[in-house]
Amino acid sequence: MSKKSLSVILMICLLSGVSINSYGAKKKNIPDLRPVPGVVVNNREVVINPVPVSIEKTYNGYLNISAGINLDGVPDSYEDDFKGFKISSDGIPVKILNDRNCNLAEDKRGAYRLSIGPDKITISSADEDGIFYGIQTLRQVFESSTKARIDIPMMEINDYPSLKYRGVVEGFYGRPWSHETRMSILDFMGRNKMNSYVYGPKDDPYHRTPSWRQPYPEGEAEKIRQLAERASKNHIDFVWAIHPGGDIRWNKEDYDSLLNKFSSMYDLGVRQFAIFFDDIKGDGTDSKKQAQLLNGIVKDFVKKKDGVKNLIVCPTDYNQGWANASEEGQLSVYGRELDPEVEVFWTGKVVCGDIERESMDFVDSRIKRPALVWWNFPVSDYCKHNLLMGPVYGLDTTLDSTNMSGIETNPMENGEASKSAIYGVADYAWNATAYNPIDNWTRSFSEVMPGAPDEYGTFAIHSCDPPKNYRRNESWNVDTFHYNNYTQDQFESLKKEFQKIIAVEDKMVNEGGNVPLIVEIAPWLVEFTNLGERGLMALDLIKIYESGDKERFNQAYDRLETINNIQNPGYMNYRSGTLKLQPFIDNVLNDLRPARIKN
Ligand code: LTM
Repeated sequence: MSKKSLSVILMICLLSGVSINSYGAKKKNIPDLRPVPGVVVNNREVVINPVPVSIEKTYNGYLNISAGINLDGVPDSYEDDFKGFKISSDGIPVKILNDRNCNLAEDKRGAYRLSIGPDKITISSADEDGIFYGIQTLRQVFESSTKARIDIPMMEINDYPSLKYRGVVEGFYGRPWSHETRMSILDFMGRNKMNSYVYGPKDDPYHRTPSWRQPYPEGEAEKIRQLAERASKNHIDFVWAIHPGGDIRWNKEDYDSLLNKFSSMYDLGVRQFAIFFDDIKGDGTDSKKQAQLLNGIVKDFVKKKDGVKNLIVCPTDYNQGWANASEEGQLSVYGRELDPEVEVFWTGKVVCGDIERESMDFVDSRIKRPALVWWNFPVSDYCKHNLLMGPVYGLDTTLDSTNMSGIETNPMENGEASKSAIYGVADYAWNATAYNPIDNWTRSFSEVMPGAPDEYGTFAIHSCDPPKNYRRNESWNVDTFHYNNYTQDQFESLKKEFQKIIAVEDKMVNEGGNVPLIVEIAPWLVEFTNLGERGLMALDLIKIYESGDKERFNQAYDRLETINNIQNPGYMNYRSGTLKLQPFIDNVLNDLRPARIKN
């Protein structure tokens, strides 16, 4: 745009009294959001996620791993699990001890011991999941080493999960994940010792009303078969969910339709099932009928078919705010009438919010079992112009398997961008007591964007807060200010941050090493660069104003205001920095507007 047309637009606006700063920028007070707990700790030598329960340095010193590992003593069935390791006959011998009697610290499914000794590596567990987890830990130990060194510390890890179900519920409204994203997420979950993936995207027509009765077309069915297979390779239960409550009739015909649908999914390899009754009205909400249906499915299907695991239900009363707390309420009806092995989803005190002891006690005492948490973070179907890339926090770290049977995170429709959060939930679900939100989040950057972790972190720290509903802290690394109330340090550090922001897009695109993620968030990255440039212009404007050069100030003001306006539509679709950064720019313009008008 030429300088001339810029000033024409501006003059019209100034004369007509219309503000072209259309970010809705009344002076904004930043809400007082609670700080993110935790600190970055020095665990760079060995980064293991989830953080193991116990690491002991039983031996002193390091083991040179330049020759890789030798799998001669490992049964062929584990070969696939060692993909990516350097394998050679000169490598360090690996032994697998799959022994029911091995003396593990905790007798829990998935418990394992990894011993890295002077002349061999041993992975022991009483079950196959434990062996798989031991291999994942070993992989992470090896990956930590290759960054700076070719040896790994000798040590013994004794480890086991806190919660039975650790996973993802693809349960959001909006564009369901692509097949490729799902496959990639299943691998990511496996690497981070998650074991449950619940398939329930609201916009899959074959999952929900009115087409839940219909079979999947062949191509779609084949994809489900592949997903179940990939899940199983990663020691994950693929749970297929149906959402019939919108139009279910409580009769034999619909009962049979549901059974038939489950049978067809069973034939594709699915071995765990869920029935969702969330977000419905009318007949489908009937608690007793729901319990009868679920009990029937347990008897006629779950118990009859080979290898089918516990049924899961999402009640209509899935959060405390909406639940009828009385004896006649749905949760109490479930508690009295529902088969005790059925797992019951619960989102907490509200739909999207923290998971606290009080709301777990509320639900558990009524349903008479520990609820399965459906955590509505980082889901963004209620704020789809923002990405929720911030740390996983707000989960009570004193809760354990007596309070909840597990936790499933409901992610964003942007699957790759949800990986940092999945990484965090995996850590919390495995070892809540040791869970350190900031450290976990910082570690996730190298996992998700290995070639540009710092830039990814910069993008993430300014892309946390949905401007409504489940508010999250954002941009806590910088202070923003008004034009007449700042210190030189604040000014310089904000300037550095905007300069960092401008460099993010290029580095992530060219060196990040995660193309699917870049493709997913490309429009946000473009807007992020624009935001950084506007930020620098706002800082310049303050200095020009202070210099007293009226003409330069007028030009700089007009330019920033016009650019702010021109970029507004793009920004409103793909937003970052909504808590502090864009409000800073808007405040500078608002505060200095009287000076511009006067000039
Ligand atoms: O949370 C539940 C149980 N149901 C829906 C989800 O499908 C949706 O993704 C979230 C977030 O908007 N809210 C719900 O009510």
